[in-house]
Amino acid sequence: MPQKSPNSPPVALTIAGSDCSAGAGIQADLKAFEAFRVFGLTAATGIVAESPLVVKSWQATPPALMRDQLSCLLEQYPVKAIKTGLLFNTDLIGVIAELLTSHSHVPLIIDPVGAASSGTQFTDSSYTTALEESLFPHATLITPNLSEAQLLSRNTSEDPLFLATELSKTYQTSFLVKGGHTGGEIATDILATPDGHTQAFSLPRLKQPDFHGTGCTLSAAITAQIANGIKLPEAIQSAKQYLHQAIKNGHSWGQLHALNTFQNS
Ligand code: PXL
Repeated sequence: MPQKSPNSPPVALTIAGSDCSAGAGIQADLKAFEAFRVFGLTAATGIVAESPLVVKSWQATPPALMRDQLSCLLEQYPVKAIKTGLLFNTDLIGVIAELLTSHSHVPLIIDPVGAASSGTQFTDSSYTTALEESLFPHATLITPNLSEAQLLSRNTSEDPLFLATELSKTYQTSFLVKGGHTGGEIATDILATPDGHTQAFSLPRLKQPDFHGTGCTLSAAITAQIANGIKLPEAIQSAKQYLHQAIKNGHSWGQLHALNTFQNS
């Protein structure tokens, strides 16, 4: 099959911000795509000057430049799956939604991230509404963490099973609610699909520092596996395993920590 040949691997596109410390954003996404032998394209929504410890400043991409990046890539490459991460503002969401409408056959994985792990909030409530109205209707899978799931469902429940079920019913698409930040010895993520089915993905919780970019890495790894033609539950399972290893073998330089995405580490 031509797309499986090492010379023409599957192609995936990430639409997200640039993290100069390369643990999150488009840099994390590219590393995950490579680990799954998928060729990664990037459409940068903005640039964040940051480290895992602090966000200094950021600037969003002008909408016309965003449109050109997307049309250039989507018109010319056989994109098999698309991931969105931090999109910064409603103007950029509008541009992205418009271009995705003509690529509705391509699976779309949305990471509804609005804040850095160090705490800085990049977005406001109008951003959340625009994401829900303009992008959620195109989604194959949406991957909120617990606090993002609470925000999207307007509910303070701390139960990932309840939140995932409610969200998939409301938006008629699949949700993976990540339990990574809840307590307990086991980290469980819940997948809920619009047909009412749910599935739990559990791994032992690792006693490691909180890594920057875990959410980006998980959703990018799922996107890569979807580009590889893997079905959703198996794609999630292998992506979780990849993230688990990356945390377990994590790098550190004093106070700075990063996921280890080296092969065979
Ligand atoms: O980890 C969330 C995140 C996503 N995308 C970009 C980021 C960050 C965290 O800072 O910079 C571009």
